[in-house]
Amino acid sequence: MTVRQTQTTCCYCGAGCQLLFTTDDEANKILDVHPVRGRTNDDKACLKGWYGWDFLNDPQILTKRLRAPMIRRGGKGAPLETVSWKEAIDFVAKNLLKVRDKWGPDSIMGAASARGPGNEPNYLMQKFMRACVGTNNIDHCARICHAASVAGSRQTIGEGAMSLSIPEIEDAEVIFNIGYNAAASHPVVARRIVKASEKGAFIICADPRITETARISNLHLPLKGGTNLALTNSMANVIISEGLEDKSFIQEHTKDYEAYREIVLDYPPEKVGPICGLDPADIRTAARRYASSKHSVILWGMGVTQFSQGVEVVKSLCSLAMLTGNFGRPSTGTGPVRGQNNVQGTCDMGVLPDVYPGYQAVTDPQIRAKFAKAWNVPSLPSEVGLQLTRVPERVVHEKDPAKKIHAYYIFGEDPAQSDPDLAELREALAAIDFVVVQDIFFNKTAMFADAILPATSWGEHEGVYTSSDRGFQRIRKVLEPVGDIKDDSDIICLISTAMGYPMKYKNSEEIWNEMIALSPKFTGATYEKIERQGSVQWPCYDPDPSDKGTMYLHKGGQFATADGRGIFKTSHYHPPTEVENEQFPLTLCTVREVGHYSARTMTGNCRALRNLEDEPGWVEMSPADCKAIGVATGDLVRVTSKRGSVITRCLETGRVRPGAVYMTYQWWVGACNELTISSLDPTSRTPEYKYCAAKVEKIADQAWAENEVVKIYADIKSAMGIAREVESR
Ligand SMILES: Nc1nc2c(c(=O)[nH]1)N[C@H]1C(S)=C(S)[C@@H](COP(=O)(O)OP(=O)(O)OC[C@H]3O[C@@H](n4cnc5c(=O)[nH]c(N)nc54)[C@H](O)[C@@H]3O)O[C@H]1N2
Ligand SMILES: Nc1nc2c(c(=O)[nH]1)N[C@H]1C(S)=C(S)[C@@H](COP(=O)(O)OP(=O)(O)OC[C@H]3O[C@@H](n4cnc5c(=O)[nH]c(N)nc54)[C@H](O)[C@@H]3O)O[C@H]1N2
Ligand code: SF4
Ligand SMILES: [Mo]
Repeated sequence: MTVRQTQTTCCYCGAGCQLLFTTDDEANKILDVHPVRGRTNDDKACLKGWYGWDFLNDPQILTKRLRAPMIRRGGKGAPLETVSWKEAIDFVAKNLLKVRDKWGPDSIMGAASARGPGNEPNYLMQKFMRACVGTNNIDHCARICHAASVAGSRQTIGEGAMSLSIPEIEDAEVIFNIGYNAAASHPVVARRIVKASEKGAFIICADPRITETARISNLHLPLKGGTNLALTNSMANVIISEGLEDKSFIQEHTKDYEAYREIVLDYPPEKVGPICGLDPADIRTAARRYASSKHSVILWGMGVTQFSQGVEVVKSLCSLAMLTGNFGRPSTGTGPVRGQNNVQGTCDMGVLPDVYPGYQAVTDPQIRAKFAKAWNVPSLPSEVGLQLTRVPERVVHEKDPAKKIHAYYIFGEDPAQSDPDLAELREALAAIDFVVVQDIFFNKTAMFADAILPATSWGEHEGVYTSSDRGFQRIRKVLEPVGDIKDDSDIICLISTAMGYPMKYKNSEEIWNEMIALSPKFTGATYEKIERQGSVQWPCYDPDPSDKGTMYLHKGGQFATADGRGIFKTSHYHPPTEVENEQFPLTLCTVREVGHYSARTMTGNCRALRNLEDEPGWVEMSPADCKAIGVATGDLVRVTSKRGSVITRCLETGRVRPGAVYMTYQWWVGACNELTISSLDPTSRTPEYKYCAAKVEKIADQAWAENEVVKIYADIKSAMGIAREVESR
């Protein structure tokens, strides 16, 4: 037995925990895993760090690991056939070229991955879409996640990322936690909030539910869903009307204060209290406390961004921090805590329709010329590309075939599970001429694929992830990949080469070096430095060891805007798009649970995690709502919205407000995205996953319902080719 130890970064959330794997190299088997000391995690991990690697054993509990390329040789409707890589690559290249020749480069859409692949394949994917295909139609799941944070922060403070870093949370004096449930989504960040509380910080938690953070908070604001902007404007109103603003900071470091002041003066707590369902006195306390310290931190998540007014709330949060001078020192500032392990990185790599790597605008002719030269093409597209949430609009609703999306290359995302209004999304996927899925598992989206390209997983390749707080950290190969599968970077290079734009790299470091040379903010973050320091936080301009990177942004009140001044912005509150009504009297909000992760292809294939929770998931309901229809915890119920209907289990809890129910988006049977609405924020194009109208009904025949759940689950699995659970390795 040859025993080897390898340190790598966890593949789930953006907390970036460091894990040490012990393997038996001869058997190609994992013997042990435990957390080790890292910049963000100390030496801690959550249950997914401890138990979330079992999918590497391919137990096929939920879905099958992809082991060889497959194509529909006979075209749409024909069966998927296993083929050689050569045939698969030629098939993909030929079909993408066919679409491009007929409809032009902008008829092709690319989605890339904030998950296992890491930064290097994502850099190549956007390079492929831009330099080879010739379009800026490249995007990823940040769109349906923190895109509102990026847009709102860039418009006010100039930079979309967390201004502070995860360890700094612990020394904050006030934490304003809004729409963020760290205990479920980033448990190791939640630990920092607990530590801050133990050190005496005042915790304000604005969440309609009694989350774990709400439980340990000094002030819980259980606001009605969808009313964030009324609350944040009202806090600013109190700060200004009580003279608690930081006048010299406003004067020296910001602009457009007057216009902002005028709007928030419309939001006194007495007027806002009834809108939010809060006691005006609590809004005053929150504002006074927030303004009372120069170490006040705002942490936010999906309860802010996944609304059609998400960008406006982000702007108002950045403005609150400017108003009180809470920027530019340790343990202060704004924390949009990025969700996925590498969603910060996938943004960093320019997998967005408007920027190249390092947040350089595609609309800037000089920047475009720089990339065109480096990538050896005569020119690059100058128009901002399509956001991925607009694919249904450009397939199902667009009448002009010349403006439609005709091919979709989906690399490491599962829109058929994670996008809103799944019926519409399925209609779009079925109507697109050519769909490529490049993944590690046969996911829900793979059912619509014309070609499936199997990739190596986290644990089977090298690279760099960026943690939520701008920290580049290495991922390393733990096991040898099994089967006829390839590294994501190699697959993209092969397709590009077959399409007439040759790409070839020796290893991930060579890709990284090309990327950092083109991105001033990252130029100093060499592999060697990341290796030596363990983590390098951008911006890091200089490869010299003396430039160690940047712990917190906006030092000395110098913002990342064109003239260095922060720009005050907010707007007027309006309610969400679809509100409760006679037919659908409840509001449905969709959130996370701690043991399963996003589309669940990975955690659903880990025995320990599957044993904690399985189909059909739960709907959290208040005791009053349960009583009204006569259901109790464990009963199967039917949840219905204008768009669909699913069966799930009732979970009665005093943690939610009457009138609002909560589901998680991990499940196939209890798939809440059959119900969610695809209304988008007009700027960030982020869907309103957190609010739509729904009803919950009792199912009289529980025995029938139990059978139905088993049947639906088995039908989906068999459609996806999963016959049984197998043990391997
Ligand atoms: N209702 C509702 N829906 C939501 C949300 C919500 O709050 N409510 N949240 C949204 C948010 S914030 C997000 S970020 C999205 C996430 O949605 P997705 O990005 O679609 O979900 P993930 O499970 O992260 O899956 C990505 C895919 O990547 C694959 N993958 C993993 N590693 C690799 C790799 O190394 N290579 C390749 N090629 N593939 C790999 C996985 O198998 C999986 O199929 O979901 C959104 N959906
Ligand atoms: N275990 C696990 N961890 C994950 C994920 C996972 O799927 N599973 N996904 C990862 C991803 S992609 C992301 S983006 C992060 C997201 O992590 P979070 O941002 O924590 O996401 P959510 O749990 O969707 O929503 C946060 C909170 O917003 C609240 N909320 C709902 N409506 C409102 C409102 O109107 N106002 C306010 N103030 N609050 C509201 C909800 O009650 C919820 O507690 O988690 C990451 N971590
Ligand atoms: S907190 Fe996040 S990064 Fe850390 S072990 Fe858990 S899932 Fe992994
Ligand atoms: Mo996310």
